[in-house]
Amino acid sequence: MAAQITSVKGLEILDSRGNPTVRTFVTLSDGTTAQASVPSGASTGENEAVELRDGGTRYNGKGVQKAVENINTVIAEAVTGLDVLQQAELDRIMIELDGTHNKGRLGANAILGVSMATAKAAAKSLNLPLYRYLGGTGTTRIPVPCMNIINGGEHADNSVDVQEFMVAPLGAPNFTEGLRWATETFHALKKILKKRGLATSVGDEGGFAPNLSSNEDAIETILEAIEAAGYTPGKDIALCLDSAASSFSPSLKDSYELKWSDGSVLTTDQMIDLAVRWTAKYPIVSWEDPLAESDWEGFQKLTAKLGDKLDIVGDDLFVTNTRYIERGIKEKSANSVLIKLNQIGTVTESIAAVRMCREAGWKYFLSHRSGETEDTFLADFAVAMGGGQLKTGSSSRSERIAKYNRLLEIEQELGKTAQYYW
Ligand code: 2PG
Ligand code: MG
Repeated sequence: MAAQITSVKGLEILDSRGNPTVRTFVTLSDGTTAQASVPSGASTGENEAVELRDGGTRYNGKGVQKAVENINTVIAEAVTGLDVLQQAELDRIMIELDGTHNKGRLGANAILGVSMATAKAAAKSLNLPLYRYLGGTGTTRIPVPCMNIINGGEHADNSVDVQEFMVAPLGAPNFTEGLRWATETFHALKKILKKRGLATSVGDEGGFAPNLSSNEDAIETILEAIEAAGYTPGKDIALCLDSAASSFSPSLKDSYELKWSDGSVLTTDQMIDLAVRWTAKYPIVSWEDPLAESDWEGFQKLTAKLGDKLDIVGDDLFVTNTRYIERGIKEKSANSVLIKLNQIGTVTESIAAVRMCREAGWKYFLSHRSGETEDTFLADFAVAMGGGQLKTGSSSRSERIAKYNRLLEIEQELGKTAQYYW
């Protein structure tokens, strides 16, 4: 008989930005214990599940004592005694207990913590690695690490609007080599920035945050770094962008203010023209949130123009929610979905989002948050989902590296069966 949940406890800990977040501990009847920690975003979509924060003066209002209290009381009461293998049932119970459409009562941070820790406990109790427990025996694909080496927008204090410039080592033979190629590019970039007298301090996701003259300067400097590291742009290492365009669109749809660079204001059509120009000029294979989250029409137009050339990834647009993904599939608003566990708030719903993408022939791109912890759940989850793309920051900051290191372990464990392709 499968083990049962005997206790669930929460703890307020700190994330990589020094803001409080939730750690959850689950204990089973067979003595197994597991813990999981919840990440937190900065450029959040309006429709994301709600992070419950205490308000008041403690930690500038960002405390999570109420979420922890919810875990220790109502959630613990409702899930104690459940069969640990019944993940979908556990998540359903918590969703019902919360009763809101966005997990605003108990907090998605409380619910996700319990959901993740339970999955980990189940895997441990069965003596399986987490990726195997969640993905089954067919899970052998390790994602391409899309490494965010220049940070801008909300994630850095510099003159760049695009939030993330990522290198994707898609020409590498495997993950281990891909990680090395991307990391060598990161080091080459540091040298180039230093030589130019630019800052080499890092942003929230461990990428550099230099005051470059423009967004295109960031792309060109990265291409220079790829070559300096001995790789061919486009063939060995391509580019992924995350504009996080909601963060510079006051209306969240039809106007874009490049406030971090030259201050110009662009319409949706001008933004689309810019995307067409850049993708013709640079080896961009994936572009996340090129437009703002309410610009459904714009997304549709852009996908019609560029969807056969590159991955158009919806993050704020879909918020890992099958309700919005379904609309996107119907309207052809994109062709890939960013998957973030805490945007939706349970493991089961995140898996449902991945399934919906797969059934539609869409891609899905697994993602960390800008506020992270040392938890490596995401690495196992990415492999379990068989996703081909993962972003978990740059080659610095241990909360990012922890996930890459876990993927190195998984690739070693999978040995010859491991697959790696874009
Ligand atoms: C994003 C994410 C992660 P945040 O926009 O894709 O890189 O940022 O966690 O701040 O929403
Ligand atoms: Mg994003």
